[in-house]
Amino acid sequence: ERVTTVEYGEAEEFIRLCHAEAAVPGLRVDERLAQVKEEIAETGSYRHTYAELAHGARVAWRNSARCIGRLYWRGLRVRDRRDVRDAAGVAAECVTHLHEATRGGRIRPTLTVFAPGSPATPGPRIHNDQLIRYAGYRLEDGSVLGDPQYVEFTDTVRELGWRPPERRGSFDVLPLLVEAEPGSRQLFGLPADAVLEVPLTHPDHRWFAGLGLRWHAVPAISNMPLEIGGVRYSAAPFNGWYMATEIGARNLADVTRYNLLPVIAGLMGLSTDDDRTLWRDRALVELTLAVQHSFDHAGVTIADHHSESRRFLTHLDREERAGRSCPADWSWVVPPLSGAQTPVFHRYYDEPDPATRPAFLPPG
Ligand code: HEM
Ligand code: NRG
Repeated sequence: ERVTTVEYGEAEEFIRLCHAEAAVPGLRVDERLAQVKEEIAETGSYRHTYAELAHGARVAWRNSARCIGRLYWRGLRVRDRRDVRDAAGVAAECVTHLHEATRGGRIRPTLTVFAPGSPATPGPRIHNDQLIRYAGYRLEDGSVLGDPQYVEFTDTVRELGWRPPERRGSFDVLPLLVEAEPGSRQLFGLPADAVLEVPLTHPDHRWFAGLGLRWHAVPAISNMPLEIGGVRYSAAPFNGWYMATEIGARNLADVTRYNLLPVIAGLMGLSTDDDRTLWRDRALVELTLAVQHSFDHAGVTIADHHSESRRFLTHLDREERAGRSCPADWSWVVPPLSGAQTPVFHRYYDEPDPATRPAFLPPG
């Protein structure tokens, strides 16, 4: 990845935003801008104060057009680890992030910022798309054990020396793959106590527990660079909590993921030969209900799509009253189950602009 000098104009726009929107202790805006200008002239970049960094990360969340969970953007905890750039340090801080964000189930939205790229060197990168993901193994008969989405990533880490557990399963947690020096990728296994998982049961169907399904408590996206005021933080993993539909109506249900609907419909006694029995739809509801029930039972924070949709409309109201536009991506914000039963379905949103900053950028 190419590393370039910070554009002063981008820095200026961001510093002005901070001073207009947030409590930033220290210099007046014109003084701070003069300082930033000089630092960029001398070094090609500049260092955010903690207040700027925290506000920048929160606004990047606020700007995430695909996210339905944005009502709580001001509550994001920002861990400043800009002094960490080596692979082992990054991995260790990801483990601490998981502990502090998980809190035994009382999940806290948290983001950890590692060293940014500088004009001289790119910053560290985490190759996993999330800190916690399950391996996918291609079997001899062509089927997949585990998560089919991670077959390629699993092959990559195996080539780099990762050894799957003795008895491979459907939910083997993958190691972190960190690139601190360009071209040098290092693996780090996650300690079991950093990965809270929930075994899945159903409130009414006793047979459900027998499927041996589980999912991890914390979704922590780790491959989206965070860009604030012209500075690019190449590693800035963040998490909130899950919405049950992400797991029950997508991860465990998609034909290209765990593809469990035929199994569940079968156990429900539905005929899976005929689309018109709506066996997929009926199984989808029970699977999502099982996810929600199991997280609740385990005391792990999880949202349902009805409440989260209402909260999102509250967020839109608040943004409007603050005089801001709140762009959203309809096809991402509408839940994958009972879409039209949620209020987010029945309206249009301001068009997202890919040039908006601060932002989480597509993985590069
Ligand atoms: C996407 C919910 C917190 C940033 C999403 C999606 C959901 C969601 C349902 C769509 C995912 C998909 O369809 O695969 C939530 C909930 C949160 C939360 C319930 C609870 C607090 C956060 C936080 C951040 C964030 C803390 C960043 C600081 C994003 C981004 C995406 C996203 C960048 C798009 C990801 C992509 O492009 O793949 N969120 N979110 N969210 N969220 Fe949130
Ligand atoms: N659908 C993905 C997670 C994407 C982000 N969702 C969140 N983010 N809830 C999955 O693993 O199912 N978050 O930061 O809370």
